[in-house]
Amino acid sequence: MKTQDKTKIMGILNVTPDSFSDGGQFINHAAAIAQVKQMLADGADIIDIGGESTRPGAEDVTLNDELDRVIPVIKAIRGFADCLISIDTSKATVMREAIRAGANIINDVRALQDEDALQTAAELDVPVCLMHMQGQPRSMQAQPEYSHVVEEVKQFLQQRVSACLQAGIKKDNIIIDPGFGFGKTLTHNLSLFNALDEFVEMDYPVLIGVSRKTMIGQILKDAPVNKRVVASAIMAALAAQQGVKIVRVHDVKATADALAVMDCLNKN
Ligand code: 7PJ
Repeated sequence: MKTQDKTKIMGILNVTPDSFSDGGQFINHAAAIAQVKQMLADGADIIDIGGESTRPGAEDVTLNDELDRVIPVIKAIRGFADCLISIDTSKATVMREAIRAGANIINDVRALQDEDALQTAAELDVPVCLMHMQGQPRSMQAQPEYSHVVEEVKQFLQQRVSACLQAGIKKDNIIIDPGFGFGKTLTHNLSLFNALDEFVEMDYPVLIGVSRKTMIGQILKDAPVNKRVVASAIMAALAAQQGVKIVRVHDVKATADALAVMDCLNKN
């Protein structure tokens, strides 16, 4: 059991019109800011802002649309909070503009594989989260296939870590994420979750996102998105117990409570 430092909570702010779990309600600027304030009050350490929906089947978004969605929100948050802000994007220009507007971390579900992303992240010199995905959002859940899912995901992340180091990204700036639900069946997701300690042993901080995802709906016999809160918080605590350093979640208060119980037990 790894209990050295507390697992950080990354609260999700989707500023997309089509996000699967909050139906695009935060496309409205005032609502987005209110949501950020609530997440910070509830114990979020990082706010993750995404302007591109990566849910299964989602369409691509243009560069200008993505910038218009995320940059004003980052600037507004910087007007009242000094929390960490991560930018959930694969586009080099969005990374650059978001960091210029006050974001601190790059969260890329494509692990810096898009054009100019590696070099841009190296120049910006900020922490980057490298996530594994099989395929692309539009089609990734059609037929995910692996011979050995844990080995293959580990191998991919190791290759991306090497590419980062080669591009000049500092070792201390690298975070890894097995990418729950990104081109994976329930069985694949469960194998990865049970092997989280192996990812922790790769010696980079591990981030995971399982919050409200389909895998939890499947475990709960088709529970709708709004009935996945308790199970999401429990999975966050179980991940923290395996040494995961950052949990990306929608329900910050429930997650904070689950982590507080675990923390208290570990100290006594
Ligand atoms: C993840 C993410 C994840 C990281 C999304 C959703 C889909 N970034 N962005 N890890 N998921 N690093 O929230 O369900 O699992 S978008």
